[in-house]
Amino acid sequence: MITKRYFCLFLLIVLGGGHAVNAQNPIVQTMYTADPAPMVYNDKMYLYTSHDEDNSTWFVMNDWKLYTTEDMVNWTDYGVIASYKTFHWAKGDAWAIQVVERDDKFYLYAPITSAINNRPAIGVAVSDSPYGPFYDPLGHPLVQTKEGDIDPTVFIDDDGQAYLYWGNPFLYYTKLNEDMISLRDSITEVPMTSEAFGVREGNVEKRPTLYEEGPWLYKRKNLYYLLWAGGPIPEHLGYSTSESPVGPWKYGGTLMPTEGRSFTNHPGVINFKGKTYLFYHNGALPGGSGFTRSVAVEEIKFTKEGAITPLKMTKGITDPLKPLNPYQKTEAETIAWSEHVKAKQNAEVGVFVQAVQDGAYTSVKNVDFAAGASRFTARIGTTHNTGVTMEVRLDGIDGQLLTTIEVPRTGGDNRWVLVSSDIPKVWGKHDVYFVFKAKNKPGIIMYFDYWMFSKEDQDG
Ligand code: FUB
Repeated sequence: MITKRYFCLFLLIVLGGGHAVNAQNPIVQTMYTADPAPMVYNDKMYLYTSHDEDNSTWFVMNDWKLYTTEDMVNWTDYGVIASYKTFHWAKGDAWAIQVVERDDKFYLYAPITSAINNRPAIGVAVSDSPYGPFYDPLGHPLVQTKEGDIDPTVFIDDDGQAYLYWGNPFLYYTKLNEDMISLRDSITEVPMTSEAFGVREGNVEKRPTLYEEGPWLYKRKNLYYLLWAGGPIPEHLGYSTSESPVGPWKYGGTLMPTEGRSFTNHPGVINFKGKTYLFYHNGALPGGSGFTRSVAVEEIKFTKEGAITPLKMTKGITDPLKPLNPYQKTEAETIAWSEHVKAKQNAEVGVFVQAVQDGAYTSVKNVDFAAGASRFTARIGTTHNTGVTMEVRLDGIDGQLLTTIEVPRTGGDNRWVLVSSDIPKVWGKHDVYFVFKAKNKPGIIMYFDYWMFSKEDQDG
């Protein structure tokens, strides 16, 4: 017979022992993100997103954000890389963008509402770096048609020709010149046939097919895939294929059924280190809804015939593609998973995180201490006089405690201190947890900018 004591021990081993088994979806927990647009450059994944403001009850979206990863589990927040104000002719609505690279220049295609005629239009901004700053070389929209100029996606084919697709409820495409900021061709409206985009049930007058918005063009083994968000609302993800980047398209089926609390979805597909990933969004964070969405990712599998196996939201990517080095400065906003932590940025330190509740934490996965760390350093601060601590733990919020740091009062997130502490020797691979504690202190507990460990031979 299993006694209560053995049952508790069993639970401890199964649920609490070893490495934490946290979910990795949604990817960003420190703010609401939507409309993922992945780009791979020099062996790094760059994920551009739109940004739903907290507590939104409409698409309140002012700027675009960048997250990067080299291992698909630890994501670094690079903050705002552009906003609708990048385009002086725009009045707002920083919706779904895509950034593509050509000859080491970066082109950001953005739908924004024009201040001149109050209608959506697509602008292009350029940068020498994937991190920005981006500037608007045209000073006017790249395209504006009769209606629905949102959701631009740009694809550069193997022969160098770039294609721009966009639109809701219509789907348009055109070719871009090599400069990436001018049109090579006139604009074509893609025929909305059932062969291309399936058949919609219900009110079909304006939208006879499943195509709704959010096109994304991707190529695999000479087959072109046009992925899109499909109706009726709440949206699902569907796709069509063609032997040419301009169609005719053949409806391929559902890629992801309606998922979670968001009534929109938006695909972004990319290859990275031998795998193919689908980025999408839903309302999976606490407080999540159709206007407070979150970006998530799944690995895509293809059948022998090239069909995409339909996906649902899972825990996400849990096997890191490479270890994290603890002996170099790592930003606090490099996170595998966190709770009750918000990302902020200011002129003093750029992006940082703030803990907003007792017991809040951030964590990073697969940190390789190799032969051993013996000291921990972090840049932190708080507005509280006393009673705020940061615990550094291994493999769980209740895992082995390496150190408890009393957070010194700095007085604000524009003032910081560097603190260091000896720790028991750590070696091998671990997940690292930073747990922020403060009893009876509502609101912001503390700020955290970066951390690193050092080895014995690095000390002193
Ligand atoms: O994020 C605003 C709009 O919602 C996007 O343009 C659509 O694709 C949908 O995600």
